Formats: sequence, structure tokens, C-alpha cells
Amino acid sequence: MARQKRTPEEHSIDPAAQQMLIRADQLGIGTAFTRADNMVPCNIGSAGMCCKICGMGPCRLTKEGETGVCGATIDTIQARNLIRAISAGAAAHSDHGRDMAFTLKAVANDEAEGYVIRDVAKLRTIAKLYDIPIEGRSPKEIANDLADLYITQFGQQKGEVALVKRAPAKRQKIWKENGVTPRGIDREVVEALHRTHIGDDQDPEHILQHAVRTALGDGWGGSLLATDVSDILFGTPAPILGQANLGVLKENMVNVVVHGHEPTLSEMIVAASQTPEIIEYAKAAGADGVNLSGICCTANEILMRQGIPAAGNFLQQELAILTGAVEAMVVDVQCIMQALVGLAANFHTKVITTSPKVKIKGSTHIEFDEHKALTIAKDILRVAIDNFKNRGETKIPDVREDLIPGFSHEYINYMLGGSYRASFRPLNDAIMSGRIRGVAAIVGCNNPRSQHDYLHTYVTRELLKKDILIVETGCGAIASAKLGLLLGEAGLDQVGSGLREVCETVGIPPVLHMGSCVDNTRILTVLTQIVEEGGLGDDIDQVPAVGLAPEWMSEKALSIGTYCVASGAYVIFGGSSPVSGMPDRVSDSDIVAHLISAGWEEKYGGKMEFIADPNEMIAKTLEHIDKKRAALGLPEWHAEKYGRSGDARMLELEELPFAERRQAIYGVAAD
Ligand code: SF4
Ligand code: MSK
Repeated sequence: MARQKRTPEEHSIDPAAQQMLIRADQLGIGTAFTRADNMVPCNIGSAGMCCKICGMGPCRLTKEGETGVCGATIDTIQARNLIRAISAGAAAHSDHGRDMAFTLKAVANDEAEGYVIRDVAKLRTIAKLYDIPIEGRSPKEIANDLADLYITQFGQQKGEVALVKRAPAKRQKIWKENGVTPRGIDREVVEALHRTHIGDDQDPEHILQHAVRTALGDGWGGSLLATDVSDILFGTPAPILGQANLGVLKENMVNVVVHGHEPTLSEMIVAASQTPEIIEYAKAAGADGVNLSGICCTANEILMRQGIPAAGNFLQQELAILTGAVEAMVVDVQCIMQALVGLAANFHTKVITTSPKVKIKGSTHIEFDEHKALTIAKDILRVAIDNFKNRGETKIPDVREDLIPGFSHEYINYMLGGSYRASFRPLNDAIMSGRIRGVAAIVGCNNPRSQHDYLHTYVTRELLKKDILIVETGCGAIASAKLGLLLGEAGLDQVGSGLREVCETVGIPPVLHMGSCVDNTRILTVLTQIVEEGGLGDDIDQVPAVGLAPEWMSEKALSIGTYCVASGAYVIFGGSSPVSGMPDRVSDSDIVAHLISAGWEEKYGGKMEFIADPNEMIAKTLEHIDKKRAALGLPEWHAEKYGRSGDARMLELEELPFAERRQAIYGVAAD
């Protein structure tokens, strides 16, 4: 039975998306939104109760006490399904990290055309963490050693992944005690697949213990090193002006949209698009130049560093093509819908795949190779420019919003204290006093099963009112950008008075864009630095902080959630639970949900829950933050306690006669 069809307004809260959905309807073209309406999810599979790992199945368990042909129980099947999803997510992130490490190696050996080491300071800081000698050595010599160390982490068989030592000392001890410190990034993923083959690990708790180890190899391994190397090669982000939404596409220019995850190709396309030969080539084709924009996390990578606009988040990849104004959508890896190719056939858009790992039937494949990166990037742009003449009718929504992205943990540290006393002290103090009640990381994807961008922005807005500082990554950050929440002054009138004072004093937006999906590791680093600064406990699980992925859909989100939980965070997912089990579950099918919440909380201090109702997400976030504040002995948060300083107070004082103002500010009576 098909679900009831939703209207464009019910599909998305974004006016640009709504306009494109109306256009799709007029043209009779389907999108993920309409396919989601037509495709009713299987209620057995979505609850984690279907096993198809061997040829005796698939076994669908629908009754309490039922088992698969091999005797597998529902909790075993759910745990196996969950660890397989987490492992796929960890593999995706970490393979991205591996490619970054190989690129660093090639750059260090002068084998990567067009790339340079942009952030030598970060290279030296990171190398020092692993005792790689830096004094008297060239950046390339240091980079060569760091690349070798990072490449080794993937195939390492014994010991500990080297990056794990960047976690708080107490946390490392917890991992050791629970036997979850990752040995090698690839090893944990392979072992997860081995353990879940028919007839292997069948104790759900034991399976989930390895899920934690695999995810930690992602968060404190593959993803963390991906972020390190991206910063070293392309620059550590700092605030920069950008724009977001489909209105960044330009009528008079060749529009090239880069989509996927890795910055290696997109950064080179940015460089190629600015060369005189490409600009001339575009002009000869009748355009004013090449206009680049991004979708998904590739967008975040080049937005954070270069201010290149984001055309949209995950659910806007098809909508960008529906404008009719995109000459080429250039994709690398992850979150690329197969439907793009069929959709593009209605327009002139070329879908260009570039990764040796990703081909889509019907697309154009121009394989990327970091050794000839600039040449390939120019070739890709020429294909797009040649396609400009084929453009038909266009409809670009006149909807875009400014934003300030670029809040790397290095920049947050700097902005809080300046060059001479960079420190997390002011942030810790603001949390301790209650000006900032706590921190929420709102991250992750879009999912057409819910209203596009609604959960992200509703939860963000409501938490801001309660003095919660928000950090964001991934498609969630693009959702907030489109709503104007990533601008200095914009929306501060809707922010709690204590948080507002901090934002005004430091000069930051109340929502900090910290990057792409792999950059969730920046959030782990911030939490570690908060702990190391002192005053908020001696481990991440004591910090009044919560992670939320309200519109999650990818397996990577599950890996991120798991490594955050194992790092001590309370993580709330929206949407449906992949381990929900039977409706009104009471016994068997409750076990895995219990293990990943109360079970993991007992071991790691963090827990994972799936909560569909946004108001419940908000209530649980605040309840958790207040519980952590109380445990630290911090004062109870009061909405009205602050708000008598900052810009608001200054404006108030400006109204007063000089003598009274002097008295109010300095406590000195007029002469
Ligand atoms: Fe069925 Fe067991 Fe095979 Fe899974 S492993 S498909 S439960 S027989
Ligand atoms: S792109 S993983 S939809 S955040 Fe990183 Fe967005 Fe989720 Fe893909």
C-alpha cells in the first residue's frame, strides 16, 4: 500500500527546494521525495529483524521467541545488522582518510601535480604529537614521515592506532579496560565482517563490543587523520564569507556542481576554474566564466576553506539538476544517488564520476589521479564548458543565504583568547557560570522520510533559546546555513540571553559550522580540549554536551554515533531505529536497544538512543545537560540570570546622558 503523497511544503521547509519540487511535478519527473512516498519501508527490515547473511535465509523474525533457520535469535540478528552498518560507515570514512594519506605521501615526494602543503604550522604540530622530528627539516620531509605513519595505521595488526593517544587519558584507560582500543583501522572492519559470517560471533553484547572498537578506528583513526591531512594540504579553516542554497547557481556562467566527500578533486577543480586558460575557454563558449558550487560534504570542504558556495545538502542533489542550469555534476564518493543519471537525461547536465571506486551506469567517467590532478580537473571543466551550448530552459530559485563557516577547533581556540593567550578558558568559564548551559553537536544527513531540514532547524532553534551553543557539521550545517543561523548577528534576538552575550563578546554566530562528516573529529578534539582546560571534569562524559543526528540516513552516521558514544557522549538519532524490534517490545527484541543505551552508558558514560519526536529530543538533551551540570556541582541554569551585558546592554546605556552612563559603566559619579 503506497503512502499518502505529500505536497512540496510537506516534503521540505526550504523554499528553494519547494520550487524545484513543483517544477519536478510539472515535468513529471520523480525525485527521492516522491520515491519515498511510493516506497513503503519494510517494517521487518527497518526494525533489524531480517537476516540475509546466508543462503538458508533470508529469515524474517516476526514473532517473539522465533529464530532463523540456524537458530539465530532476534538480538543476535539485530546486533549483526548493526555492526555491519557501523563497519560500512567506518570503512567509507577511513578509506577517504587512506586516500588523503596517500595524497600527502605523493605531495611530499613531488609526485602530485598542483598540490602544495598549505598549513606547515599544523603539519609541525601534528608531527610533534607522534615524536616525528621537525627541527631543521623541510615540510616535505616531515610530511613524508607523517604520511608513512598514517598509512601504516590502516594495515597495523597489533598494538594501538597511534591517533588514539589524542583522547583524554582517562578515556584511553576506559577503552583499554573494555578491550576496545582499535589495533588497526582495516583490521577492525575485516574482523567485524568475519564475526558476522554465519556461525561466528552470536552473543549480541560481544558483537557490539567489537562495533565500538571498529567505530573508534574511524573516529580516532581514519576520520581524524583525514581531517588532519586535509588541513595540512588545503589549509586549516578559519571564518570566511560564503553562501548557501540553489540560488548560488548563475544564469550567465557555466555551472559546475561538485558532490561527494573528498577535497582532493574539488580543491583542484577550484584551482583549475581560476586559471586564465579555463576562464578564456568559458568566455569563448559564450559564458562569463565558470561558477563552482558544492553539494553534501564536498560542499562543506570547499566552503570551509575557500568560501565556494554550497548549492545544497543531500536532498538537493537532484534539485540542482532540476534547475536546468547545471552543465556538469562532478561526483567522487559517498551519498551520490544513482537516480542522478536518469534525472540528468531530462536536461543537458552531464554526471561525471571520477573515483576509481565509483561508477554509475550512464554517467561519464573521467578518472581522477592525484599525480595529474590539475590536468584532469581542467579536462573535466572543459567537458562542462563544451556542454554550455546545450542548455535549455532554466529555473534557478532566487533563494540563497549568507553564512560564515570555517570554525575549526584551532580557530575556536584562537578566537576565544587571541594570538597570545589562545585557550578554551572563556568557553569553559561561560559553561561553568551558566551563561552557556551546555553544548549540542547537531550533525548528519537529510532523510526524505521526514520533512527536509525541518528537524535540524527546529531542534537547533529551540536549543539556542535555552542557551545551548551549537556546533554543526555535514548536511545539518547546510540546513542551518540556508536558514541564516550561521551569521554573526542574524537570529541573535532569538537566542538565550546568556549565550547571546557570549556570541556578542567573542563575535561569533550561535551556531558554529565545523565542517564535513569526517570533521566530526574536530568536535571530539574540542571536547578533549575543554576537558584539558579544566573545570568541567576529567573526561568527555562529564562535559554538559549532547550529539544529535535528527535526519540521519547513512551508515556513516551510525559509525559517528558509535564512536561519539564510546568517547562518552549521549547521542540522539531522529527517525526510525534500526534495532527497534517488535512493536510494544517487552523482552527478546529489546535487548540490543538496551545494550546500546543503558549498556554502553555503564561502560563508556555515553549512550545511543533513537527518538522520533523533536520535542522529546530537545527535552532529553536539556535533561542530560542539566544532569551533567549538577554532577559537576555547577550552578543551575536560569533563563533570566544573564543578559545585562553585551551589545544589548551597550545600546541601552547609549540612551543615557553621559554622567549616568559613566556611573553605570565605571561606578564613578559625575564630577
Ligand atoms: Fe537465517 Fe541464520 Fe542464515 Fe541469518 S544466518 S539467514 S538467521 S539461517
Ligand atoms: S554528506 S553522510 S548525507 S551528512 Fe556527508 Fe550529508 Fe550524511 Fe552524506
